[in-house]
Amino acid sequence: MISSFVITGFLGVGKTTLMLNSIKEYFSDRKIAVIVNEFGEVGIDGKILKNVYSEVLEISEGCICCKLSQEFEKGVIEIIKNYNPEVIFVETSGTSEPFPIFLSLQNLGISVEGIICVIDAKNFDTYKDHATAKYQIGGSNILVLNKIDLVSEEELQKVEKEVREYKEKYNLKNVLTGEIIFKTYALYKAQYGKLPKEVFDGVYKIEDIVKIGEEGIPSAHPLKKNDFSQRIVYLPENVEFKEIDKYLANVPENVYRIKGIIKAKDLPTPVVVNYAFGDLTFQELPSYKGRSFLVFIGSNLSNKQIIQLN
Ligand SMILES: Nc1nc2c(ncn2[C@@H]2O[C@H](COP(=O)(O)OP(=O)(O)O)[C@@H](O)[C@H]2O)c(=O)[nH]1
Ligand SMILES: [Mg+2]
Repeated sequence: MISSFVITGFLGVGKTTLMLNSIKEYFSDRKIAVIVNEFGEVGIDGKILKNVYSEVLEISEGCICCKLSQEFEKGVIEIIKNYNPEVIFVETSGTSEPFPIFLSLQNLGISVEGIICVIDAKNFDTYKDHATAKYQIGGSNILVLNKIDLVSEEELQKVEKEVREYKEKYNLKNVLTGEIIFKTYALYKAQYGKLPKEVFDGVYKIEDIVKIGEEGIPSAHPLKKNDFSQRIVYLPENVEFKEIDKYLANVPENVYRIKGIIKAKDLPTPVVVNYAFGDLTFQELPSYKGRSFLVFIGSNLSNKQIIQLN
């Protein structure tokens, strides 16, 4: 039986980092397929992963948790046919919820070994009121408080308490019987998504056969449909890095997330830009041949909040 892990969590919390670190650490000798569902039209994570793994199914037009479940299932079947993986990792977009993906995988006879919800220990406060964040915690059985390097012991205790309360409150229930769907959950604390081996040993395998009609699946999306918006900006070839850096040093508050790959005339190699809630990192990507672009995700984005280049 093919096994799978679903990795969920809000925008920029460290899902891709956790997935890559886990695969490198514990699955280097296994045949892995990775499915990435990036919010919006351009799947940047897919581009980065393509340089590392041979099989990436990138479903970028929309969200696998609602409209695209058929497409998701079709994609999974294709990957199995073409690649025959032993383990499938699915990274949901920051704005989708994991439960329908779990149902789809189960439908296809794939064993779900864990639904991992990555939580940004530093920024939980800034996004915890979004309905999606609640459903992501409620619909997972492994909670990971990530980015613990960015918080004090006190802050960490506070966020752990809040997250556990959220889990109790928003734990996914069968609407027909009122029973909790995932009987137990585990909570880990991590830096860069580094988790102990036990997480991947099958101890958290979800064997519950969930039978709920479509109308019975609770969903965050009807509540908050157009909470997020996204803009994609393609940058000119002759752009200077310092112009981009100037913008990144002063990102407007309603821009949560910026990702992209830039080539600038004063940079030796293309660079992956990764910005989430005030934290910014760069990573060289010499093999990148495409155009320079940045994707902005935020709420109520207006033109003047997006980068303006001369
Ligand atoms: N300081 C710190 N940064 C992290 C940690 N985990 C991830 N990041 C950074 O957070 C940013 C977003 O990570 P990514 O994995 O792309 O998030 P995703 O959008 O949830 O897939 C990147 O710049 C990561 O390097 C962590 O534990 N500590
Ligand atoms: Mg990602």
